Amino acid sequence: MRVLILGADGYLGWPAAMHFSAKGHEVEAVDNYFKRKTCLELNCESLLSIPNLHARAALWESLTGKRIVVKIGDIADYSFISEVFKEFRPEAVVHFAEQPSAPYSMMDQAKAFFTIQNNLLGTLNIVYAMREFCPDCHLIKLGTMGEYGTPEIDIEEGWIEINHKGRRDTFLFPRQASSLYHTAKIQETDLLWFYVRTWGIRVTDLMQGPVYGITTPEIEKDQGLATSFHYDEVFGTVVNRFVVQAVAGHPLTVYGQGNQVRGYINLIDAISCVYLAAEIPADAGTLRVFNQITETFSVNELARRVRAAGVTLGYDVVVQSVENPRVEKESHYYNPKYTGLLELGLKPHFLTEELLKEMFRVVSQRKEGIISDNIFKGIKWKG
Ligand code: USQ
Repeated sequence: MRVLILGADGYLGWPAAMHFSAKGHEVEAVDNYFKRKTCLELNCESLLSIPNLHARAALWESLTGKRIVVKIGDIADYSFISEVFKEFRPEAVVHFAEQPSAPYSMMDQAKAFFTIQNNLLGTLNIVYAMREFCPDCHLIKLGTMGEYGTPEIDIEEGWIEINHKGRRDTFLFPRQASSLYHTAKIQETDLLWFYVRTWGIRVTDLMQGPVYGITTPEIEKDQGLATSFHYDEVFGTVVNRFVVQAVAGHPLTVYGQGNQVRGYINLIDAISCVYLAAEIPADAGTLRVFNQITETFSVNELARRVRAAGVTLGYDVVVQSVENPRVEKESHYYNPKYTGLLELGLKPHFLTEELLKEMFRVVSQRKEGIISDNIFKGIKWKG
């Protein structure tokens, strides 16, 4: 397949590009370096050093003989992205090219504006480029479990059948996010559903939970192939943050009561899910939704697991409740369904003590590079 990876410089994008390439697909990798530039601006760069996309693609080719074509440009610029589609004519498009951070979207008006503009209009451009140059191609779009929020009822995989006054129909599951970033993801799902209904495009929307982990089989070939690893409040997800905090001797920053439950997924599994979705595409005129998580646990349970792994390695890990900078329920019902990807063939890697210890090992090698001031700044949802 010709596979176009948008956002290929990111935490998921680069390992996904290598994975498709390793499996023999023709890969083109696009990124505008938004995250690199923002990390420079906010002084919150990846703990692992990541050569730019051209350098990593050249290293990948020298090690495997497989070529990943790199294009640097912005999906919000239609003249750029339409040219990419016109030349490459992808059969599958993996869309990670978004502003990916909830705290970033809540920092100020300019960052809120950018989040909506980049994420919504970028997605709109992709839909138009698909229709113009490859109407049969399959769009695999990264959504988020945060679209659903934390309702008092079980969360279905994307769709729910509703009986109302004796009649029934199937609708997108009700969604109520708790950050602007997550709200933009809801709007993108609605946008895609509109074009699925109207133009008959084929889309898979992957509702992903927080991802954790450092490595994949492709990254293991050479440390120059590493993907980004963030521990700061803007781009770091909670599992990666807690491991870095434990290594740095910083108390684990449990927000509020810590009973917030989320669905989590290992980086290896996140890439496998995207790959499985591409191998078995959605039908034309279908918006297929999968909940991309493999297990659920609370922040307190996560802190307990990280502490236990750290203690066995000789770290003195302190868990501390800090005032929650976000507006979110800290105690709630949570029962999402996540069987679709297992049915496609996903073999999950869970957050075991062994896996955490391996993360501790890699992070401890970079301990000197941890900037403690970046761990917690308290970016508030209420400004
Ligand atoms: N949390 C803490 N302490 C911290 C950081 C986070 O207690 O130091 C808590 C948060 O309050 C939240 C949970 O941990 O309840 C998860 O936070 P997170 O920062 O790992 O995840 P989030 O901001 O929700 O966003 C991340 C990714 C985003 C993706 C989302 C999936 O950055 O791209 O869409 O996970 S989900 O959370 O399921 O919506």
